[in-house]
Amino acid sequence: MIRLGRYVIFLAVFSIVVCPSSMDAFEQPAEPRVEGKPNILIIFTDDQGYGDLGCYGNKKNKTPRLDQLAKQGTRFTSFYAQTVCGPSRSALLTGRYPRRSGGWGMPSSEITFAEQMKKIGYQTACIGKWDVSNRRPIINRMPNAQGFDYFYGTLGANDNGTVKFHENNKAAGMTRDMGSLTKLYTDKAIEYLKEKRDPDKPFVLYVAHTMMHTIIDASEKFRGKSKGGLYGDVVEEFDFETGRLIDALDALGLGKNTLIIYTSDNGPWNQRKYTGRKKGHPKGAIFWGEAGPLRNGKGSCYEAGYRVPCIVRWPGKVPAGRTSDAIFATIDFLPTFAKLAGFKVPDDRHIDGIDQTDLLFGKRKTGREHFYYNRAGVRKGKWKFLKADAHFHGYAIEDSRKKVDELYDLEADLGEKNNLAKKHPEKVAELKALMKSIESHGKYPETGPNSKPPRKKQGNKNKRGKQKKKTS
Ligand SMILES: [Ca+2]
Repeated sequence: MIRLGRYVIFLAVFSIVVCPSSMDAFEQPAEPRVEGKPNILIIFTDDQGYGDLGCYGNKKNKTPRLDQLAKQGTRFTSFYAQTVCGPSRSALLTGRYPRRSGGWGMPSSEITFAEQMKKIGYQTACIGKWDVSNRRPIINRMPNAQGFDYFYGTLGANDNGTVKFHENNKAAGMTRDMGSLTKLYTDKAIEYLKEKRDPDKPFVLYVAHTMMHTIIDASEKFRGKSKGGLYGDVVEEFDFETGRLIDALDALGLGKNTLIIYTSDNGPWNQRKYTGRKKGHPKGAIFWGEAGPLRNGKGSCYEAGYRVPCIVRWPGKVPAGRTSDAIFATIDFLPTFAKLAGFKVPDDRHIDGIDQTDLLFGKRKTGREHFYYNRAGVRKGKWKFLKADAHFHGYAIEDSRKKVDELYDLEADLGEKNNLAKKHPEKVAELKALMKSIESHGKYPETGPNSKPPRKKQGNKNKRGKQKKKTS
């Protein structure tokens, strides 16, 4: 001890006298090691519907591993992403609604949870689909510039049956084998856990799968096996691969200190009028998901567009076997991670998300007070309002919808069939005011150049039945 003490004194004196700048290095290391911080694993599917999993009521698709995850953790039934890919990702990454965070065109000035976690010593990795740099290799808007130390994946979607990869900022080949992607991304995630990360530092790993986005396919091992057709094969392969990833995490001894969140970026494709015209699917493909009891699907401001399955596991922290109908959303991830990891929520801009730590830990039963549907409406408690000219993306055909204000009681009418707007004008007025208030909190222009999906001029005219060339 005496020897050690002398050594420390010597080092301190040496540092001050000989190289004073090294003191700063001791006191404020660039990446301080964080003790006791949880790891975070986000598993994000693409276009997977509210009713696609066994534990959410599906009778055809077998999803034993996600059903098991739900038993080990909490299953959320009022969980909201966004209604389409790019906006869903900018919201998840920044805690801000797409009107503020920019969607497909997320500007480099947006602050992601990865940026904040990196500052406090987390390792940050993104594997899979990025889709917030307008699908182009714009370096200052790609994952490395937006807080992720490591990236392997694709900048866009796979509508044309091709995926081009990047590893960090460099092009890394391509594939037309859509059935290989779920295993590939899982392999990359496991490789990251086993070989790429520093075991002495906490990590956040964001795995954003390309499946079940059209063009769907499963690998040979799963193709033709599910009662749910090819779509079911894809769901079942995703279930299997997610189980494999969680097993790898647990085998590394990381399970106890890792918050796992599984969810989807938006609701399912489920409009025959739209999907029937899509080209390039493997023969016999059934390519729409199940919305369960919810109305419409991807691109819609009805519940099936925004409300997605969500399962959260953290042994000993998040109650096991619980089902929660509290309102929870991807925009809440950033403030919740801030509380868990100990970073600062950006205070120079409006953050829409709230800290949901108490909800996750079972200390509070309620979640968000309200949730905003982009350019369409708002939910507060059980009441949901949609404005007459509510925005729909091209995949969500509602030919019979009358352009009138809509009000639904989601507790009594989850399927949004009974419009109560005329019966409760005071509630409509209240929610209209709330909607305006939410919309006015952001400075990011809703109609700015970066808020549009790429090549929008080519499509999005579904009301007359025209097909969009690019989806998401
Ligand atoms: Ca999507």
